[in-house]
Amino acid sequence: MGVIFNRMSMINPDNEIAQVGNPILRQPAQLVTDVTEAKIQQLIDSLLSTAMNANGVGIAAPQVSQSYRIFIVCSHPNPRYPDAPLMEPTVMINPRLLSHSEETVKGWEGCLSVPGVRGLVPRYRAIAVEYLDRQGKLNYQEFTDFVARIFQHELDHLNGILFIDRVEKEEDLVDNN
Ligand code: K1U
Ligand code: ZN
Repeated sequence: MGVIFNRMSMINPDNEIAQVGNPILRQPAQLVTDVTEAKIQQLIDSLLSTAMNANGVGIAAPQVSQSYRIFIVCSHPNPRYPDAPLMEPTVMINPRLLSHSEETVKGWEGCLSVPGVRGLVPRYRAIAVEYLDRQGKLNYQEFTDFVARIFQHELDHLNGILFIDRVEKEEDLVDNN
């Protein structure tokens, strides 16, 4: 009974990911008002486990069907970005893009909500951001290159934007299978 109850009280116990076409991916997500709430802490745990299960380099709350301004950035080297930094999964709550480089770069992106497709997406090369961590502490950080790309991809999820919306020409969107 205990196991069943715990499973029922979990958010997204089967690590399901909302897929393109699901309206939740197109809604602006709501600000988190109290990071200490049990529901928010459970959502963070669910995001960490879903990102790990899917081997993603990030994930945002709308992808687990929860419309809150929370995402995880968890860069690790992968075939397309062998030099990507290996970082501890970082929880970002109410994230904000404070400033950015003029320079943009196109790079390959995939999305756990858009399977079978990858695309060349222009993103700012360098950004300064702030966010709350899961204890509610305000953090200021600067990111470049692949980690800046992940941040911008995840921030887009909180605003109902998918990477396919930012691909500039048809040839930049390719079949990944
Ligand atoms: O938010 C998501 O859908 C996760 C997504 C994040 C992301 C990938 C690539 C660039 C920016 C953001 C993924 O993790 S897709 C799977 C993946 O690990 C990957 C795919 C392409 C390039 C690098 C990683
Ligand atoms: Zn995505």
